[in-house]
Amino acid sequence: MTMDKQLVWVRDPNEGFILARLHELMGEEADVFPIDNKYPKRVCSFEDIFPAGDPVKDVDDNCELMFLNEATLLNNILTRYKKSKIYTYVANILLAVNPYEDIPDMYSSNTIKKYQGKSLGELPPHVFAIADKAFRDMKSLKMSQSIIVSGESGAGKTESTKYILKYLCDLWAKGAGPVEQKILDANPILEAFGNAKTTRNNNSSRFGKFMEVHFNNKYQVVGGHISHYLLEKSRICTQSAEERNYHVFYLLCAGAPQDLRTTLKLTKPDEYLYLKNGCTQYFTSPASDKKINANSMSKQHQAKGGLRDPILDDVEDFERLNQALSRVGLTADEKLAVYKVVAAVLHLGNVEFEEDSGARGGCGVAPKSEPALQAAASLLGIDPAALRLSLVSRLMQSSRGGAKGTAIMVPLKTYEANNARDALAKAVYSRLFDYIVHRINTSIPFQASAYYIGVLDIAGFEYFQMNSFEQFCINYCNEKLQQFFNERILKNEQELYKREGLNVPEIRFVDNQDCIDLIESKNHGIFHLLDEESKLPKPEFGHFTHSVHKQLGVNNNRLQLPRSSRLKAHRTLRDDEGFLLRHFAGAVCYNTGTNFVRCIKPNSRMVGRTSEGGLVLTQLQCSGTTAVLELMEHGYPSRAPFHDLHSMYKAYLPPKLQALSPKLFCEAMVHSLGLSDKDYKFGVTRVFFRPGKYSEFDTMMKSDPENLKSIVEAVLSWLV
Ligand code: AOV
Ligand code: MG
Repeated sequence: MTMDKQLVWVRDPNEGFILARLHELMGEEADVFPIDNKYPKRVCSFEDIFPAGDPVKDVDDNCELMFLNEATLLNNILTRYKKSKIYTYVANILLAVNPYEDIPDMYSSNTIKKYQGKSLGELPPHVFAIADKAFRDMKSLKMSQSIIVSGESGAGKTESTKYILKYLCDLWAKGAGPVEQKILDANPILEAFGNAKTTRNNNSSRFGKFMEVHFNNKYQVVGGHISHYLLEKSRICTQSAEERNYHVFYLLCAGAPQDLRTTLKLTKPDEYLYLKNGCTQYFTSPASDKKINANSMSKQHQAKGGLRDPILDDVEDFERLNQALSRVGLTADEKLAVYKVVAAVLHLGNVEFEEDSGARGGCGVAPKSEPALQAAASLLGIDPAALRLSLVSRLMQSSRGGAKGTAIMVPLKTYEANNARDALAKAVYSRLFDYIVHRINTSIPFQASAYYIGVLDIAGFEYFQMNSFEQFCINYCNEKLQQFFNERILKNEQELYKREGLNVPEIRFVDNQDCIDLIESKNHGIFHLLDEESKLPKPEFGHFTHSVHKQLGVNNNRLQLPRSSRLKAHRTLRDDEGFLLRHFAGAVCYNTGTNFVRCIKPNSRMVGRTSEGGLVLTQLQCSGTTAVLELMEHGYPSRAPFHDLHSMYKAYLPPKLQALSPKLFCEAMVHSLGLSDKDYKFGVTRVFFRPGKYSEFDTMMKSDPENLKSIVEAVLSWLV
């Protein structure tokens, strides 16, 4: 059958969707002609064809699109992104596309002022509007609030978090006071010690954080608190090609003034093994005691290195860090002590070992490494002999007949001493990080608080060429967060509609419960197996992944052999090289009002004004955004219990109307304001509004007195 050339979106593997005209319908498929003739004409399944509506017009809230589907959602987001409108709503959820460039006036004090006290939807979508909503909800509901910022690595979570904090701390545009300034000062410090350049983000957070801004009962900022999670420790000793260690190491080697560097005995960054792209990591077995470069880096990568980054200014950043540390209250001596620990880690990394030619049968510190050992010991304030001994030997308690015997020092093999050195470096650095966060927390004056707004920013979902336990933990956290989002928005929402008798059709979504079970199930989850492996006298990586496949792999579509194993000849698939877990592509328990900001990475090249449709679409699908959109097509995202509305608005009305029962009061209000009955529904306990309609209702209720008079008259006549 030939069509009258209707405009449609058709799925495309690279672009996500492309615009086309329907040409002919054929059973379950259709012949389509792309509008842009660089794409060939094609036959598509009906499942991959969506009505286009007006492809040029963009809307603030995706729920306002004439046709709600994943193609129109993607088009709306990309059309706006091209106009530097990086924010869009899906009802109350903010989507934020990383612009990778500064947009003039986007976050200025003027803009902050504009968003104060405005309902969501009154002004163009903005991360400030979400911050203001959290603040207003805290006030009206008298309840702490949280804002969960999610998205893959490099999508813009940390930047969004900083803008939210800036907004909350600068709320009344008076400029930040002493408490607020300390909260804002935390960021450059945390980033210096906990962020690093990765292949996905030049300033990637390698830890998670929950930052709380506390308010008193007059809603003034009275304190703050930072909790941190899961600092990536492997990076301290080794980094992948073209990645860097934590910024602070480079700030000290390349950015600190010469006299400080002399005190710290620091030279150029490329003289430290811990900064030279992981040349020092050892994967050895006791049998071979063979040193292997963990990254098997190409020569080209080694030459490029990750030591200097053209867009990072180590000198300026050192100065910023140094000042911020002073502002959070570290004295000159305390700052020096912190820098000494950082430098000691670098010197420690240069301590190499060699077989001991004497009778001990272990290893010793290589003579060329003596200066590094001495420097590390003196900076840490410990005896070099004690440090040497602890690196090349371990303490063993002999036992006889169950009783504790004498303690003896057992010499270590070279590979064991390497591991001991790296373990010490990681322990020292991560304790330093704990100390830094602790000092920031104690520096923030804290009076008793009534409520807080917490902002969660964790490391985003990520995969590299080599994915270790730390990527596993990061991705597990993201799975949990996605599950929370699914529960909070998709499951609970649909259950509420059912309970309140709203008759909204059921929406299916990608439930990731099976993936979570696979990881955390008590008797045979991956964590459980890891626990078991670590209890063995000689735990082994290969043995662990073998048991993962053996116990969990049968018929599990979330778990696969890694690609390299699958390519092995002779079909002898190996299960001792790792495992491949199919994530949602996404625990913290919050009840405390949750607001969501979903960050989106527009392209993988980390540049402005460039979008890769396929990449954006995958993020929208994996984050559950397309399912939310579908839910919102039929749903009622804003709602308020009858008695809340009654107590919020009764002050605006004469006593005669105030006396109405809450439900009758609400019915009277929505009727008299002339809202269309498509825009709201009455449930058993509350009234539900279509996207954007609650704020319309609120604006009408609070409008000028003349208006109010006519509302009262309308209510009275409706009641009659
Ligand atoms: P992430 O927190 O989501 O990644 P970031 O917030 O660090 O990502 O953003 C990455 C980079 O994108 C920043 O360093 C900025 O250059 C740029 N960027 C992000 N948001 C904006 C914005 N609103 N305006 C201008 N530039 C922006 V990770 O921590 O890797 O998961 O682990
Ligand atoms: Mg980050």
